[in-house]
Amino acid sequence: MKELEKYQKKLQRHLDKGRYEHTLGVMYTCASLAMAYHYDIEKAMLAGLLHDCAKNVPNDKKLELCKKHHIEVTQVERENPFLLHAKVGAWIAKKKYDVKDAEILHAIQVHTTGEPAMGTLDMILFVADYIEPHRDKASNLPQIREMAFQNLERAVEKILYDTLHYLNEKSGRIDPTTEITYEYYKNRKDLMV
Ligand code: DGI
Ligand code: FE
Ligand code: FE
Repeated sequence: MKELEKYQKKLQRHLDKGRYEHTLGVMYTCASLAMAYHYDIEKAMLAGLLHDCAKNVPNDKKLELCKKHHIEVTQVERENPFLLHAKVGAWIAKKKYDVKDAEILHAIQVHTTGEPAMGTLDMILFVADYIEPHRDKASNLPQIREMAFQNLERAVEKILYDTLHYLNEKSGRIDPTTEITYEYYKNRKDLMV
């Protein structure tokens, strides 16, 4: 936990107040989900703490970092550079926060769109980001919060479903990864019935 405190001090300098509060909410929600799904609590907290570390990096700087460090940028990411805070965040966690754990770095990398066949930590972070206590805008939050502690995969599926609907309504460009991930989790449910 000493390590977490050190990271918190550094991170606080790079995030605005609201984003830092969100980050702490995600960190403790990750801890709770780790308890429920028998995952390493400290690792889950570190992923939660650092997941949005690139959130306040300006878009042109994110694109510049990607170019410089050979991080692949898709067409949708180029048009919606905020999506890159996940990939760039994983890079910053590794290079600036010295995180070596591959599971933590991967969870940060996929936290916005998800990806098919996510590992436990990927799903814990993906869900915690959506349900943490400060969140109040998304629809179906009470249902998804309950679901998160009963069936993690179903919560992932529901979040992707609601996110795709939300993006359709506000005509937001959909990253193909978000769609592919939703199809994957929807089909897994069909297979299980
Ligand atoms: O960084 P946070 O706000 O804490 O959370 P996040 O990294 O999960 O980003 C959430 C936003 O990302 C939310 O407004 C929905 C949006 N999003 C998720 N998938 C896609 C997407 N936006 C676009 N344009 N395309 C996607 O596929
Ligand atoms: Fe994020
Ligand atoms: Fe977040």
